[in-house]
Amino acid sequence: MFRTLRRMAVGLLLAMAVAGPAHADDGYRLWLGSAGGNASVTVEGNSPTLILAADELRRALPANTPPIRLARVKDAGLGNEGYAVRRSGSTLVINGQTDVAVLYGAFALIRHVRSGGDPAQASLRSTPRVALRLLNHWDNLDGSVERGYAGQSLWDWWTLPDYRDPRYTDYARANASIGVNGTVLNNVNAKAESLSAPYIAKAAALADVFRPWGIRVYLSARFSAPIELGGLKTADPRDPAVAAWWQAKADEIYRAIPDFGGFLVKANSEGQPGPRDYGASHADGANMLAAAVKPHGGVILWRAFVYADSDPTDRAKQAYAEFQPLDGQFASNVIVQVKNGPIDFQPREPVHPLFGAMPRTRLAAEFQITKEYLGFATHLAYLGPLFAEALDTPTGHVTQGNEAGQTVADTLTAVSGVSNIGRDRDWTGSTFNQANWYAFGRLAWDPTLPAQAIAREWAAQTFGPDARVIDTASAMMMRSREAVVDYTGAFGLAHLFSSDHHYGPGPWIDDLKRPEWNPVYYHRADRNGIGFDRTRTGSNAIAQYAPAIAARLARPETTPPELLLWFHHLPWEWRMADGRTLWEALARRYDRGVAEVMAMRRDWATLKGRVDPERWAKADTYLAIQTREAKWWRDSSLAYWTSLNGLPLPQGMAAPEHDLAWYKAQHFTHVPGAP
Ligand code: GCV
Repeated sequence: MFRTLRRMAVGLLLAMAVAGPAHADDGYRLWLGSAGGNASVTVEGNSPTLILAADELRRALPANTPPIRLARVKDAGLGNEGYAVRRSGSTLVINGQTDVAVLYGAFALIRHVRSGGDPAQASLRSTPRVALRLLNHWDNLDGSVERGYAGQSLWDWWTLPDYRDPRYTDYARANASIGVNGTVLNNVNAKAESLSAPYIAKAAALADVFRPWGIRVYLSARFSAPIELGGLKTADPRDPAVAAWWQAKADEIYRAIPDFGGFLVKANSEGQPGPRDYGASHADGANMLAAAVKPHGGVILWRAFVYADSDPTDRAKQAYAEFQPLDGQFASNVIVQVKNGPIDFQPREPVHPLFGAMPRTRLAAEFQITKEYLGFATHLAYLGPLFAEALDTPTGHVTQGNEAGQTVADTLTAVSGVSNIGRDRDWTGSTFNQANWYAFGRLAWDPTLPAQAIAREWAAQTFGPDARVIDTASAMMMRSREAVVDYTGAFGLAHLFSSDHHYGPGPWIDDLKRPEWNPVYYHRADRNGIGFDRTRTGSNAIAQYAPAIAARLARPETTPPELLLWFHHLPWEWRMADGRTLWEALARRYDRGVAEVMAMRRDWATLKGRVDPERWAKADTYLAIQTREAKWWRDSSLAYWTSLNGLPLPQGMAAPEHDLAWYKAQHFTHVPGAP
């Protein structure tokens, strides 16, 4: 009897071990796991940051970890934020030149161990390749989040500065664990009010919470604030009264937030005010603000995302045309923030031609972590490959020290990621979206990290050590972004999304106010062909790239196939390298995209019981939504293209479920994230 009971108990334990965690997990802990360690840690020093670092290690690592010692040291090679973790006798030593560097070292050791590394063998040394690694929140003062799909804003402006929600600390901790060192709190479509005294006090409260974690606060500034807040008649950057107003405003902010990072500005873009309203240049505007924060060590992040309805030239050319001639005119504490591609965070874009083309200007790359164009919160699209692809792209410019060829990452002083964080319990609307926040931080720290390695370490920390889960989840992640490209429009098609909320397909839309807001502007498809001619015979946008790159893009045969229709308008019968017509290749990509999503869902099903039930079920349901929506994209797009080209679907392909009129009749209200 006793033996039977024991056998049953052992059997149960074994079943539990194989089945993985049976308890529900709401995703709140992100990749940071649960407490339960009891490592022995000593600290040389007692700063709040060092104490946090020690607490993290104690909490995360088991008692049998070799004793750990944290200490600041002089080691110029580490810079201000780099760390070294090494074995010294029986002790593991974590060093850095500053407290926050030691904190980064502590998180690196935890990551190493929780991704399967042996703590006793840990030998880690790393310095960040990019100085400023920032989240940009598009959070409004009313709690809504522009392009946010994870609930309301994390910042409860109403109860700040008095109430400091513990979530603010958890947010800072998560960011510190991946090396993010700054956060812009409010939307670039900014309200002047966010610079008023009450809101400065609220931002200061957040800055106090974030400071020990090495995170500085920045604010988006509305260029016309001197008029709206200051009662001035103008915001002309050349007017001394305007400059004095900004100087006084900067002084006021720095009194409340001594380590304030600076301002992020969206000027003369999509209706926002800016220096061009007064005939002044972007450099005039940025430099005036730069002078105001310079005495305090602040920076101005000035966005290059500009395009005008009054400008009939190709939208993809406008930012370069406006900014490149200003190279050398920006103050040293101005950083021009450039979106990764020349249009707007599409599932795939070529890199922006400004990277490498402004050698005398500091640059930031802006990525969108929130998935405005990649399926909101519900589609699984791991963005590590998208970020890495852009950061790794050669600019074609050769610079001193970069004779082998400069990549986009080499041109950067800062990397910004438009946050996907909200008040949802799991922070980002889904477990897999957490990986995009994670990958952003890891790649901002080191743009050379492979996206797959990041996916694996994220999966290990998020789901635990089960190799099947890590292998399967990371493999799903690695093919997910390409699946989205395939079912929304492959080969460089872009901006085919429905009206301003960008939910679902709308390649037929042609009646929006500004020409470049309409999908038909981008695909230019008709009976004969499809694609945007950006060569010499068209808009000649290719001339904005370095000559070696431009030469390759000049001919469809030498253009990367994944960007073919971004740069070329081609007949539907164009022969691809494999001999198929462009039409057949494009049509089959829609099928491939849908098939990939179905495969991801099947793969996820194999992990049932190995991932906790709560997160497993939510991801499974989201994959079902994605399957339905991928089919919708496929069917509606094929119905539309065939209505233009009159061609039959390639052999064996299923006809769309509905006719084009049905797809065109789909309208949605109350779509999340729409401004
Ligand atoms: C914050 C796109 C988005 C807008 C966003 C804008 C920008 O146009 O749809 O919501 O506005 O980019 O980056 O400024």
